[in-house]
Amino acid sequence: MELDKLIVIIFSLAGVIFTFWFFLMKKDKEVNVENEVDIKVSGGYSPEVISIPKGKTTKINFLRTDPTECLSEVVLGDFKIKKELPLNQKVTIEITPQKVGEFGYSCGMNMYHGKIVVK
Ligand SMILES: [Cu+2]
Repeated sequence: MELDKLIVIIFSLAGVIFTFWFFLMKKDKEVNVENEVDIKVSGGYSPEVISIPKGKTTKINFLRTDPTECLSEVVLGDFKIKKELPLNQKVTIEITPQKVGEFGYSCGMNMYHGKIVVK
């Protein structure tokens, strides 16, 4: 095999590995929360994935700094919660999950997503 071909193969392999790693790392970025957490709402939710303890009340403070109408409402379907998020105003949602699992939440139009992992 010629050297230049080998170099091309090595580089494309490195690219694939990097992409894989990048997305996996991004996906697994989960923030452990005790009692209270601030979630910034701007072009999505940050942090996007939080984990909270079962049977305890956790305060989730949403702060929307993005004027996009799309994000003006947050829906936590599994907890039967739907709240308006006025711009630049902290909105606190309290949840006390009774079972473990993964519970998604989204904007009013189901376009942006976040996740609550109950442990
Ligand atoms: Cu939306």
